[in-house]
Amino acid sequence: MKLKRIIILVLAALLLFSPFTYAFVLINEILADPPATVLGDANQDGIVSATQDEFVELLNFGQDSVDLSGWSISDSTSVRHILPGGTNLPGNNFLVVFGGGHPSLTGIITQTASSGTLGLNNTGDQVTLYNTFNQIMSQVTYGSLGNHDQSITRFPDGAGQDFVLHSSIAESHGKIFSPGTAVDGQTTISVVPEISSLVLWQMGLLLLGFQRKITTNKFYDSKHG
Ligand SMILES: [Ca+2]
Ligand SMILES: [Ca+2]
Ligand SMILES: [Ca+2]
Repeated sequence: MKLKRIIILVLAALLLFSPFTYAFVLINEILADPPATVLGDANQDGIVSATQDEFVELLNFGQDSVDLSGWSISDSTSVRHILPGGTNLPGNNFLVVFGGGHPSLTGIITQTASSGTLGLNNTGDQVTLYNTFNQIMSQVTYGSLGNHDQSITRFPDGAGQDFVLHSSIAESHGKIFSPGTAVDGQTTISVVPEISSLVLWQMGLLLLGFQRKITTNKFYDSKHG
């Protein structure tokens, strides 16, 4: 029994300090209300659309690439997008999911909603990013702030807790959104996560590990006990 406990503790320590277990991916920017003018063509396909130009921008603020295959994005109504197999997001990089159309942003990883729409309500919605274990990795709830002909974004990118209007940030130089880049136009970003969030993320992974262990033991017991 004592040996078992030591093995678990060693495994936990390995997990805690392994750089390969990090998955620091979050929702960084949301465009629910593309303006009806030419400025609204967020996916740059030449068509201004209130639905196709909606987007959810993800940011991997860790240093390691993360396999997002099978992760999903939901709004308060339903699952809107399942990230396809082979979706790898390099560290410190962005991925943008548009409502639809034919995104043509140079040098930016883009996808379009697998359900055909993101369905983001302008006056309030809840956007959630799930991993393949259906765990919530990032969740954003907004109200009428989403209804201003521009995106809402974290600032600083990746680190800000509250979402603000994109053009309200001085570094945006008046731009109304920045799909695939930081507010200031940079295509990569370096964010040092707070130690508290680092610990919380690791605890979540550890709990997952223990859950699996318990399930495995139960299965073993029912077969052999
Ligand atoms: Ca909308
Ligand atoms: Ca468009
Ligand atoms: Ca952005």
